[in-house]
Amino acid sequence: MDAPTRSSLASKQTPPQPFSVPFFGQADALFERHLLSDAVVEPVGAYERQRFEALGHSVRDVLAAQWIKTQATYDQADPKRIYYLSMEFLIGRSLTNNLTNLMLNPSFKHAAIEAQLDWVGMVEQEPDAGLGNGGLGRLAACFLDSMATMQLPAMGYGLRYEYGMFKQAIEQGWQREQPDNWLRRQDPWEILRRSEFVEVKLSCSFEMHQGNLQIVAGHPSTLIGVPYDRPIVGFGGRTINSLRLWSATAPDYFDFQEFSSGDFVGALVGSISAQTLTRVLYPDDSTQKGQALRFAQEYFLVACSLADLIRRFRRHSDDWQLLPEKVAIQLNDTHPSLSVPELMRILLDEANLPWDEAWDLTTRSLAYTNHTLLPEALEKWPLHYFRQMLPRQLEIIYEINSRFLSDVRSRHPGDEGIVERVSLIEEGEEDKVRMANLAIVGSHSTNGVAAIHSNLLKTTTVRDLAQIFPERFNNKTNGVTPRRWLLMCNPDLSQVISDAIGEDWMEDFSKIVDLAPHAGEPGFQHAFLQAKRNAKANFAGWLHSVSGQSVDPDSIFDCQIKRIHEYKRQMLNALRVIVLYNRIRAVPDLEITPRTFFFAGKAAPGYRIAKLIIKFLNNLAGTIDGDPLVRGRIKVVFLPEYCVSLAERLIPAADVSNQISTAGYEASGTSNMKFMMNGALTIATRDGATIEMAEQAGEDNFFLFGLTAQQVAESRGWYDPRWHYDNDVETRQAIDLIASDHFSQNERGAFGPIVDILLHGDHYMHLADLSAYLAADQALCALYADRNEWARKAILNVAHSGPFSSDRSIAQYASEIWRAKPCPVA
Ligand code: 26V
Repeated sequence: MDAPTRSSLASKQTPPQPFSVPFFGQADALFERHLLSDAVVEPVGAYERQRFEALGHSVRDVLAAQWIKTQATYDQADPKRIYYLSMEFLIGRSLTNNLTNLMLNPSFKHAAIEAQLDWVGMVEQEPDAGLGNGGLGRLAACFLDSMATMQLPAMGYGLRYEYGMFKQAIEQGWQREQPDNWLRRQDPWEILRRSEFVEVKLSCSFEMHQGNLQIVAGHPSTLIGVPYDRPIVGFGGRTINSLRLWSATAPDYFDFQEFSSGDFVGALVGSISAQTLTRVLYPDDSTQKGQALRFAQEYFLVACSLADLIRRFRRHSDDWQLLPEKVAIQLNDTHPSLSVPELMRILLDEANLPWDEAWDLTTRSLAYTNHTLLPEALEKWPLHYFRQMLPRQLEIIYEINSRFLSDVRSRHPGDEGIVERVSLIEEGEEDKVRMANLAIVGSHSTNGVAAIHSNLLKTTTVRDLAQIFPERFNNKTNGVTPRRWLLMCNPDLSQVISDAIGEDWMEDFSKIVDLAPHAGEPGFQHAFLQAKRNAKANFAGWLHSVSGQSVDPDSIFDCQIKRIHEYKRQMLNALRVIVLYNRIRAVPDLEITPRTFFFAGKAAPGYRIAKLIIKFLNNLAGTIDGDPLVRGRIKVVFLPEYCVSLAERLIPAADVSNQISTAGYEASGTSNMKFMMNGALTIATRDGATIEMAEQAGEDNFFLFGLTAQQVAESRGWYDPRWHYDNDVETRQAIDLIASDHFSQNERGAFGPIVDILLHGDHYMHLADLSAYLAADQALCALYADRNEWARKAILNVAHSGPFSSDRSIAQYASEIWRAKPCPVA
């Protein structure tokens, strides 16, 4: 257990009397009571963690009545409900977010400081709820915030992983994965709803074999899904929705039968599997590997959530025809797309509806969002998993496919090519179910997450399906919540904004455009730059306190923080740094603005090259730090353990946002939007939602460079990285420096695979874009020297970030896909 700390300076100087000043008004009493009654400690001697828990419980007390009231309002009004099904919800911390949305954050913080409590210390006791890999999971969390803020009767359904995304440690430059046991201590936000358990029936059991789940065929088993609810507080605290996370356990009674029949092993197998099922989040977002445990997790999410929402529907209606008028189910990627056969199974086998009716209700209730075009990330599940675990659902998939394909054949007589391409089953050495095809055929809407992505989806990835169902395809450009990603994480800038245009922007982010007329005002520019300088100093202070590293808040903070992926091209950024490094070494008195390049991100544990890129970035940082010629002018920092909380710290401090994926590969991006809202300027390729951001802000206020998606596609056939190596001196020098082991002096040859990829193949076309990147970079640095002009452009970026609020995304989902309306709570 942690030692009690009184880390605020004030409490060190004065005798500890934390509660001599009224703390949170009425919450003061709650706080003390929780310390006394829950933790059974004298408030004065409480551990920091106990204080966090007491504070969390106090805030929960404050919101409990409104949470109940929200749910009661829905029960009474019986509106059409929205269910957001996702294998990932990357929530981060809840305490400050809940306080922000209850509009209590400044007063609580102030009161805590007055009471000589270490506010930051308390807040940091809360672990991030890291129940997601990256963009897709964080999007789900932003969407929950917006749905609650917009008073929509919505609920998130996910899994309560005992272990979230692994913790990233860096050892000798290498990523080491460590378990994230985030629930080790009691979580103040979750409410166990034991009585609302559901049963999940499977046609097999499982056996753990050297850490892998193996299917034991022909041995049916039952799992129990137990829901844990978390409050989702809308801004203003009027609507409080729920995020319901399922945890798997074994049914109490089932062992008895097994034991009495003497099947000792069978009983043990069943119980091992149950506890194993929701133990850990899969940390790979790059390749779809056929793991039985992941498949079982996906089914478990679907089975629990559909059983639960159908039960709720049936409490209000016995008319199955009303289902699509009462529920909208959004599938966050194909991960919950077993919803198609599962909903059909319920309607056919439990409701006894005829096929056509069941099919009509299913497709009208479900909608699907695609988040990636990368073929290796598209889910395809081997048929034998279905055969062993879900034979009835497989039968239904066969029937869906047979009806669908006969329809296709009648539309395209003689064209077996199209039949093969759109089939739900991919035939090969091992037959597989194509989950994207299943989701598209079995729903009424398929959307991409940015305009370019939705177009590419339609014209390339699933072109035939888009021709068959043109009316189903649509775009919903992503967004992020301005509450967490501006108001909460950047209080200084928020204050500057509110001083200029009032506070309406917090709830109606389209109002942020009112900043535009202020962009040219020297006074406002000054206040804006001051807020940025404060955020940079805060970040530098924090970094020093946790790692001992010093960064100069007067250097340009240039950031690339995201999952490590070849297509996101962290190596392109590294090549840029190496070119600048070479320039300084060649001309030691070269005039440059001091710059700090921040990198952060995790690599999938099995993604060898991504892990090598992390090692490279760390060695690059070390080499530059060790070179007196460049020290103080450029610096590279790899921040370990990228997570929501780290993003909240760094993004407010960023001057430059790097969004440099190979055009056509980043579906949308969402950190791009967070940087824009916080007044960073963007250097970027024309990819994902960045294209729309530049349209809004005006290309003059952006630093776009490089090949377009179309140019990338057209040059695929003849692109030769060697040409750039042979013809561009700086490119060649940068690559030669890597190959010469300049960055791996004690690990000779370590980066050979990177050089190899760049020179032979370079699938993601790093070398094609490097010189354009450097030119854009030069323009950006020149602008930085003109502080007022920089500020003007940065302010215009903030002012035009309105459309990238997740409130805008959700408004479009609600009106165009869900056809759902707000259900305000009195
Ligand atoms: C994919 C897979 C594939 C196989 C098994 C496990 C697994 C887990 C997660 C994923 C997610 C990859 C897709 C993803 O995160 N896409 C990102 O979605 C963001 C939100 O729409 C978007 O902004 C990013 O551009 C996109 O890469």
